[in-house]
This record gives sequence, C-alpha cells and structure tokens, in this order.
Amino acid sequence: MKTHDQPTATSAPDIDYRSESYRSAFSRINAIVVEGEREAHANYQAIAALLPEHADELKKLAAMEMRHLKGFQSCARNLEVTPDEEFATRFFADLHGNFERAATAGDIVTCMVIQALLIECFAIAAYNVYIPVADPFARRVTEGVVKDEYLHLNFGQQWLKQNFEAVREGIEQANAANLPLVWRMLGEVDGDTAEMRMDREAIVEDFMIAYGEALHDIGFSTREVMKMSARGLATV
Ligand code: PL3
Ligand code: FE2
Ligand code: FE2
Repeated sequence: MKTHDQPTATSAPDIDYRSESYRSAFSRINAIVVEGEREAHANYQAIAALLPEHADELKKLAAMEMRHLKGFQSCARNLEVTPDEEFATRFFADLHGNFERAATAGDIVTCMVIQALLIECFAIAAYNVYIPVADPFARRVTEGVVKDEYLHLNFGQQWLKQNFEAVREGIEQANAANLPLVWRMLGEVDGDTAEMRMDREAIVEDFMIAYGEALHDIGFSTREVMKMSARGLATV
C-alpha cells in the first residue's frame, strides 16, 4: 500500500536522538501517539458497548491499543523523555469531543469513521513514515504496532461495507466534519515532525492512499472518494 520511496534505515544515521531539539520534538509527538493509543483503547470499548454482536472482537482491538500505548511509553523511557501529556490532550480535544458526542448519541457510523478510518489511517501513515527514521528501539516497537493498525482499519472498513447503503450518508457527514480537523492537527505538529525527519508530504500521501482505498472498498466511487478527500483539504 505504500507506493512512494522512503528513506532506508541506513539513510538516517545523522540523527542525534539524544539532542535537546530531537528529544523536545519527541516529547510532543510521543505524547500524541500515547494519547492516541489511549483514546483508541477507550473508543473501541465505547463502540463495543454500541455493537454487542461484535463486542468480543472490539474488546480484543481495545486490548491491542493498550499494548501499543505501553510500547510507546517504553520508547519515551528509552530516550529519557517525559511526554508532554497536556499538549497531547489539547491536540486531540476537538476530535475526541466529536467522538464522545457521537457515542453518546449512539451514532456508530461517526464513531467508526473517526476511530477506525481517520485515526487508524493516520496512525498507519505516521508510523510507516516514522519507522525508517526512528531510533532502533522505537523502530522495533512501531513495526509491531503498525501491523495491528491495519487490522483495526480493516474491521471498520468491513463493517461499513456490509452496511453501505444505510451508512453512506453518515460516512459523508462524518468525513466532512472530521477530516478538516485531522489536517489541522497534522499542521500543528509540522515543526516537530520535521525535527524528527518525518516527511510531511509522505504522511499526507500515505494517509490519502489508505483512506481512499478504504472508502473505495466500502463502496464509494472514485469520483466520490476524490470529493470526500478534497473536502478536508479545502479548509487547510
Ligand atoms: C490508533 O491505534 C493509534 C492512534 C495514533 C494517533 C496518530 C499518531 C500520529 C502522530 C503524528 C501526526 C499527527 C497527525 C494527527 C492525526 C490524528
Ligand atoms: Fe494502536
Ligand atoms: Fe489502532
């Protein structure tokens, strides 16, 4: 699914993972990732409560997110970095609020779009771009995690696909309301991702591929996928 060229592991030997500037950027990006995994854990539990027939599987996904959280916490300990949790909570606040409102309203489609499509596609894109430039410890952790994220994306994709006619409008609405937030969030950490040698263009490209392929498989036409993707970009 990744079609662009990425730097190989050996092309990034010049990164000083112990420098103040690297560790400062890492304190925010790592906190975002840990908070993202924490919210993913809670979100799958919330979806499990709304979808009793899939509760067992959703609880397994939630448990995986808890393992991811612990893995990324160990990456911060390894670099002796204290994650900036306050920054991360603020970073997710709007998206988190939208998920909570949807869950309270029993709006499973919006919950599924926010967590299983948008957040998972972003995780997949960001983790894939991070792996070649990560420190060796974090690289091993992230390689293990990203495999699971494809399973999470796939779960949401299959569920939405099976209910396509009933959910298509809901997906369009959830996309329009939340994709702009995701782009804004990515822009907010531009400086930090650059410091960590994560190529922003590559993140956007990987995201678009994963998200577009998912929407297409769910049942949208190519034209509709384009329109939905542009929806978010228009407001950047
Ligand atoms: C779910 O399994 C994992 C959730 C992880 C959150 C994504 C981490 C991305 C970090 C850097 C890019 C910021 C873009 C934000 C998009 C949600
Ligand atoms: Fe995860
Ligand atoms: Fe996940």
